[in-house]
Amino acid sequence: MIYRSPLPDVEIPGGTLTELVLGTAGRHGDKPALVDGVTGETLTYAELAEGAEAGAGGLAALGVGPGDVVGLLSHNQPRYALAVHAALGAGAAVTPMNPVLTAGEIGKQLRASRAKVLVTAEPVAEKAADVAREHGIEHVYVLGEHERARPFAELLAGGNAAPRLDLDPETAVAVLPFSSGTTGAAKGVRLTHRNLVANLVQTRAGWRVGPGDVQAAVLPFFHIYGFTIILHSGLLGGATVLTLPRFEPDAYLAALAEHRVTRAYFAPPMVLALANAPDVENYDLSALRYAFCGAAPLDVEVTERAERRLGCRIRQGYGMTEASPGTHQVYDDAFATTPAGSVGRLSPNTEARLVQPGTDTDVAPGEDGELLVRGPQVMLGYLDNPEATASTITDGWLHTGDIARVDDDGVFWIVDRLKELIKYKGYQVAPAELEAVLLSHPGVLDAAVVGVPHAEGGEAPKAFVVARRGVEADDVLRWVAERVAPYKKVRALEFVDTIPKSPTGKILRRVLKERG
Ligand code: 4UU
Repeated sequence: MIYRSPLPDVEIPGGTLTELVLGTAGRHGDKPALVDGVTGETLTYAELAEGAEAGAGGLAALGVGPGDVVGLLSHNQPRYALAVHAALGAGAAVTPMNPVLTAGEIGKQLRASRAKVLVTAEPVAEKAADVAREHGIEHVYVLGEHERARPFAELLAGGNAAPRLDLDPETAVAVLPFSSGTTGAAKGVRLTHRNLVANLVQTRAGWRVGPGDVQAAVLPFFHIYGFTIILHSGLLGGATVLTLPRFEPDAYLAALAEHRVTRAYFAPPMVLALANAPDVENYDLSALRYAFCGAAPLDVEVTERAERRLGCRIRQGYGMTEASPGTHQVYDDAFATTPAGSVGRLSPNTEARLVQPGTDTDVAPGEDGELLVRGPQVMLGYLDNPEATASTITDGWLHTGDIARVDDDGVFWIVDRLKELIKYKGYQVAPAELEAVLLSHPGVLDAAVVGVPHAEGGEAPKAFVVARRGVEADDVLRWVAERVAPYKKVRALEFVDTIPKSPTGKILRRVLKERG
């Protein structure tokens, strides 16, 4: 049984991501494309389009071209978009990184993606410069100024014309985010120009972002939700994207009121914080019309509490990095009638199946099954990992690793997560990566990590550890904390005699999860 979108297919334009979102920049001209919610710094559509052209010329003059990768390590700020489209204009792909990653983690991604240039932000320029030096990356640019890097503005000021390229949008990679997918450590996800163009026009069919919209962008652009759904759907619609570097309820609410934000994008911990914030009612949120949430399961009771306080319904989108990311959404037109707790209906040009996990057998109608999705937004594949690609995409069907249910109206619910991935505040934490760090501790003999419920993060990593006599839990926790970004930290640890494994040596994560 193949489920299809109730919306008619949309035509997918043939050009690049930049052509799609900045092709009409001339029309919006002096309108602010991005505004920094902290400093007020503004980038108009014309400035963004011209800056991207100039930056593309500057990068090309450095020798950056098709097939190359530019690393981007920054919090949300207007110039983020400039860096992205300068790189794309040079024909390169961007590999986005979370600025809180450790030097070791940044180095790993730069090495795996063979990044030639690193663009960074002022607060993390020191770390970026150190990593770049260690990995022999000669070109480090900063969005702003810093003594250890060249100003990105220099690339724009060189007077170099953007190269004329003949990219094939179906094979040219535009973004290379890292995701662990259904198993193992993080892998580069090869998203082509066509994947992103497709997902933007698919999403637009249900969410009509227009020039009258102001989109709050606190969720990070380095994650695919922020990149496609918040930043680029805003630019495509000719809206204004309001960037905020971090979520803090009062500052966030003040920004929503001051900038008359019409569309807000949340992850579950933000909804929880707003449901509990002391004085939401003091802010004028009358402009807010649509609030979205995605990236992890959202509790219905918490949603309703937050909705009452914000005076606006909150509805979910669903997807994953490997699908650029959107596959399901609650359309604007059905916002009031789609049940809370669901992830809405399929986006146009998207098909789904529900199968018995690990098989190709459909479940009976109405039963829960592993969600498979197919559509033009599904990645080209993982970088340098044909095995992982082959086990994740079969006959064009992307295995999501999530368990879903669908009702007679074509509304989907995500009911469980089958894959080993842990989501702390919506951020990916790969158990395999933490297990490798645990096993590098001299006192640890074996280890397994699973997600357990966590009040603030929704879910957090817990380690089961077989250790040598005398090893202290605090020492092991510190060992991990020193080597991974704060959001990946192991937050609970239990010493055990053995790790339960299948006859083939695979960790029986369900057994550990049920033990909690
Ligand atoms: C339960 O988190 C994402 C993508 C998020 C997103 C947000 C708004 C997509 C479309 C949109 O409109 O990507 P990843 O790769 O970091 O994580 C993917 C995983 C899914 O497989 C699922 O397990 O994140 C989980 N997830 C959700 N779970 C994503 N959205 C949801 C959801 N409910 N709404």
